[in-house]
Amino acid sequence: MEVKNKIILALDVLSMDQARELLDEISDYLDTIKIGYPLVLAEGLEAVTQVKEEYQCKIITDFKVADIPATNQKIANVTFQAGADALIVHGFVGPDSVASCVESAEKQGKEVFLLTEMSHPGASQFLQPVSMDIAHMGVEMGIQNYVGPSTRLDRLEKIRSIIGKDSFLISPGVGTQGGDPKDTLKFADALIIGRSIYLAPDPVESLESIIDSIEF
Ligand code: O7M
Repeated sequence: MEVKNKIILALDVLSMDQARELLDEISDYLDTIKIGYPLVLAEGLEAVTQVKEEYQCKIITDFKVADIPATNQKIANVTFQAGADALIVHGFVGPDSVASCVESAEKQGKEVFLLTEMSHPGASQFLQPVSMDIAHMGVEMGIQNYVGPSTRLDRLEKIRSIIGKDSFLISPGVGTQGGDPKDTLKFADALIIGRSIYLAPDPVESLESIIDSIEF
């Protein structure tokens, strides 16, 4: 996946009005937007369809899908039918659950991102002990796209070494959670950024300063 300016906006606002107000200002800088539970639970899955159509962007849906294979497949089918280009899936549920999403994606010409380790402090308790195994599982399954934390660069580096240089790795945790954009891009292909942009007094200025900071 190509990501303009290496920045994926985490559109975690709670209404389409807020989403449009933000995107009217900053959409020229972006071509990939992540939509997850906050906006979809507030406005319905149509939010995915609407943002994609109105702003002509790729949509990565972040439902951190983590159910049995049959349910995962229904979630994936409905999400892709709404226009999502990619779906983020948890890896800890095991290969059969992940495979059901991959199967749905392949049938519809869409993509799956496998979530390995998360960026928040609590991820160290249960997820961190298995996160590299999750990355290995992804490689064995032939998965191309991964999510890993910008808040622990030693771990992100390990994930990159497992998935290889040709896989596509996106990384949340920059800014508000403490990760550094430029350092993260030593290992990741693109950053997922939410609050540092949508809560900034001037989202355009914030986005421009992040883009300036990552230009090599
Ligand atoms: O920049 P923020 O902290 O406001 O937002 C980060 C976004 O990335 C937000 O949508 C989180 O739900 C998401 N995220 C993490 O912050 N940490 C993770 O480990 C994983 C994700 C994510 O996108 O998972 C796919």
